Amino acid sequence: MTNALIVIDVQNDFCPGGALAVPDGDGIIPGINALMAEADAVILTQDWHPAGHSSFASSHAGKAPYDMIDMPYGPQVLWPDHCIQGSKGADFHALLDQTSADLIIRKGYTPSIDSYSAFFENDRTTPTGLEGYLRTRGITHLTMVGLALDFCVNYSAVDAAKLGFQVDVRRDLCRAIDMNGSLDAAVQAMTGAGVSLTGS
Ligand code: VGL
Ligand code: ZN
Repeated sequence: MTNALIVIDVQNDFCPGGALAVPDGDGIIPGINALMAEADAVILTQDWHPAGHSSFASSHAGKAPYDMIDMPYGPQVLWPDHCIQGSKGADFHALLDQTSADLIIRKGYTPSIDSYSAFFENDRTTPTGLEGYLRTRGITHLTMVGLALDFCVNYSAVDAAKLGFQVDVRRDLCRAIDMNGSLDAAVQAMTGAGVSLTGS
């Protein structure tokens, strides 16, 4: 088997002090760096939104962060402005080892569509290209870590399992936002899709 480590969104805005900080988001970085040496391939994802992105509450009059709206593709949580292309908040955390990465895949750049998953945008059909990259490299097994467990890690893991990859999410190397039961729902979704959750 060929194994890839997929490191989801370990960016300043998801770490303490960032615009959409995940509690202890930076606490997982040493463990992630250590795991890179064991993988055949290391892939980093980077949330990468244009200013005024449709997932930002600030783009919708009268809406506040964490409100829900209906997008043409379904319900969408509205977020504080975060991970704006080229900003400090969009940079990877300084402690994350970027040198070991084979590929950096950006997502969330389409103004009208959010993209939690590393594989498909939130319309669930527009591909990011990651599937093709993994398949052409002969990768069959994925270990997923990063931020946030209940959003981007969850969506990425479920999509990967649906695509036929063997997926292991290391819970000890993820942190969650956990709003309105989102963590429990995510664990259910991942388990139901055949994702294995380890390290907790
Ligand atoms: C994420 C909310 C908005 C994530 C990204 O990385 O989990 N969450 N954009
Ligand atoms: Zn985002």
